[in-house]
Amino acid sequence: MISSLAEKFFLGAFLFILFSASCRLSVISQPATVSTANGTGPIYEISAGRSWQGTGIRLRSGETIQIQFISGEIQDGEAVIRGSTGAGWACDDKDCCEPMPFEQRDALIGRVGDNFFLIGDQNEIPSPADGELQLRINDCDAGLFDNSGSFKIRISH
Ligand SMILES: [Ca+2]
Repeated sequence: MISSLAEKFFLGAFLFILFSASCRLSVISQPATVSTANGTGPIYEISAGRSWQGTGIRLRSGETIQIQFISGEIQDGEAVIRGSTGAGWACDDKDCCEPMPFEQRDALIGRVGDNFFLIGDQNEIPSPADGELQLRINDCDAGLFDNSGSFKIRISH
């Protein structure tokens, strides 16, 4: 009886650990930092050192989002990037590890579902699909470690 209870306990603990681990692994996007300023709508802070960052904004396919760059300067290794258009060069090969290898490194990019799109300095973008708007800069996941800084943008839709 005691050993059976102990077994149940250890099995439960094991399943809990397994469940917790799988929850952590399944988190593919982290929330962006959101703040409000002057009552003019939320400002999203997109960190250069993080992968896809969720905005909580649910879009429908074809719905237009308005994006206004507010401020920010990021660093990718030795490079300092001012503005959201990128570092001035693209890897330009389908085997490159950036999420969008044919767009400029470090440009602001978005995705809805599996559809990636360049944001850069565009002010209006139609959503390519239904789903949550997620943002990041166009650097490889393995290259995020040497990034710092963030962009602040205002999004309305
Ligand atoms: Ca980097």
